[in-house]
Amino acid sequence: MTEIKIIKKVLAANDAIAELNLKFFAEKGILTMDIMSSPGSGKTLILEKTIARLKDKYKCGVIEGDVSTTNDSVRLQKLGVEVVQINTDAFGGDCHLEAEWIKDAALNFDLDNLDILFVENVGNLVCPAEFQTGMDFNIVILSTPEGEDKPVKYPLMFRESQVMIINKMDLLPYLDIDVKLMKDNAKKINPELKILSLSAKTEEGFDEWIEWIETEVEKKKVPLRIKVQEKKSD
Ligand SMILES: Nc1nc2c(ncn2[C@@H]2O[C@H](COP(=O)(O)OP(=O)(O)OP(=O)(O)O)[C@@H](O)[C@H]2O)c(=O)[nH]1
Ligand SMILES: [Mg+2]
Repeated sequence: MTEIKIIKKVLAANDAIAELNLKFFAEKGILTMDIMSSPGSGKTLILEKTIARLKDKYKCGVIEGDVSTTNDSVRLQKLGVEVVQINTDAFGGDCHLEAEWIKDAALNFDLDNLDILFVENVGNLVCPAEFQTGMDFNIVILSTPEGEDKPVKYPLMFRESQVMIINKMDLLPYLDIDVKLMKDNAKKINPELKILSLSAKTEEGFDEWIEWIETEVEKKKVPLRIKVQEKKSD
């Protein structure tokens, strides 16, 4: 009983900081995304390919979450973007990132010149969904070899996400996977979920993903323009 009370308190405190993060990044006009999935679904490869396509147009930053190592940060740094690594083994090896760590990590970026902040959460299909980080979008990646039943077996992640990416579409010829059933299972859990299918390896389906990001970055910039206009008319 006591333990349950403590967990609720931790979650409530985390949610409050997540709320502040959301407002803070909105004021800066930065589009923020929390990329979550099981280990190995393709978070880093998707980020590598995504940033390669966006970096000449938009200033991108990444907060990289892992239990241990800077392997993924090293991969992403090669693209010339700013990366801040959080290793949770410093906090007892947690399987998720918390809003406060994001708040602290964000201070390492030149925030007035940042357009997009990507967070790669710790590889886990359960824990990160319990801890909001205060990003505009929670994005869950499910790769085809993981199976069509994962949305119904691990529903919280799919309930808490706004976008689902089905990755590793290039592997379909070698798998016995029903992608329509995978999508139906996800929609059963969250009818509002936007679903994109792609391959980070071949970049099949990538255009729609990049176009969606570009649309959302532009939307984030609008309040800033309004702010400037309001000031001028004062
Ligand atoms: N065939 C194929 N392989 C992929 C694709 N996306 C990722 N991979 C491979 O899957 C493996 C894991 O990819 P990562 O990007 O490291 O996965 P991750 O989700 O970042 O893993 P963690 O950070 O450990 O949770 C690597 O060998 C990738 O090359 C894809 O679309 N198709
Ligand atoms: Mg990774």
